[in-house]
Amino acid sequence: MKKILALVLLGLTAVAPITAVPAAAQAVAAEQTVTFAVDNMTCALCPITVKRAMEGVAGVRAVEIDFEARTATVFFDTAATSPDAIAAASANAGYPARIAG
Ligand SMILES: [Cu+2]
Repeated sequence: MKKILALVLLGLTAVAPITAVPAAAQAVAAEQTVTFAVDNMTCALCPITVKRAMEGVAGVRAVEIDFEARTATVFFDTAATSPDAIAAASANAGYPARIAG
C-alpha cells in the first residue's frame, strides 16, 4: 500500500510542474523592462520631458532616465503597451527613441 501511495504522490508532483509552467510564463511575459537610446537630450530638463512623455503611455509603470548615457529604461505591462508605442510617445515629444542594442 505504501508503495502505491508513493507512486501516486510521485505522479502528482511530476504533473504539477508541467501545469505550472504556462502560468509562470504568462506572469513573466506580462511585464518587461526595455532600455531605449534617446536622441536630443541636450540639457538637464530634457529627461523630465522624456520621462513625462513615456509615463503618459498607458501601461508604463516606471521610467528611469540616465542623462549621461542618454538612455531611458522603461518598466511596462506588455498587455497594455509595447516598446514601439513608448518610442513613438518619446518621438512625439521631440526625442526619438529606439531600443538600445
Ligand atoms: Cu533640454
